[in-house]
Amino acid sequence: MEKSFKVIKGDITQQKTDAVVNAANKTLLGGGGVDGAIHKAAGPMLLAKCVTLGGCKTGEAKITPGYNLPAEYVIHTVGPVWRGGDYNEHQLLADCYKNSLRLAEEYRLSSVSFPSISTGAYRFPLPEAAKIAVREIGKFLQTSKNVKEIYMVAFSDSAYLTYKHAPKE
Ligand code: AR6
Repeated sequence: MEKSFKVIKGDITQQKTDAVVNAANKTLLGGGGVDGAIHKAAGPMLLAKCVTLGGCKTGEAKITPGYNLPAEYVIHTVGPVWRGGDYNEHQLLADCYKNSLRLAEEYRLSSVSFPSISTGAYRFPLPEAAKIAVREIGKFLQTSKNVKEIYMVAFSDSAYLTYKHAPKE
């Protein structure tokens, strides 16, 4: 099968890919935005599992079942809080995409959906975040063996257009 990267508009909790990525915080114990929506849709078993994980560092990723979600797995990653750009935020955001995809590959998943990590409560500027996401996903797909289909699930028209037009390099 051909590999593909598609930008779509939608709700991450509705995606039927093998995994959906959660824009979590370091506690992994839930929150607002994508995190709140994923926990609500997955049900209380997800929180019960997350409690056992001991949190997650910024830029890293951990995997759990998806419970009541259509997706089989949730990959939880912690994006950087934007503090002006001089605190390694770009590298840490790239690490979120790399480490999430590395886990998906390790679990032999073929399809993964991402939300726009760090661009809500964590205030990472959207155009820069989109450039990093598109670049890292593109690089990863060049060498992945199991992961073949990646979706960026934009929640708003403006996010959709920004990802759609983000430079590929
Ligand atoms: N599906 C897809 N995208 C969504 C959805 C959804 N259901 N809901 C919101 N978005 P955010 P962050 C978009 O704040 O910036 C949480 O409290 C949203 O419009 O969810 O990484 C965590 O616990 C925005 O563009 O994640 C952390 O404390 C993007 O998803 C903190 O927020 C990300 O917004 C993480 O902040």
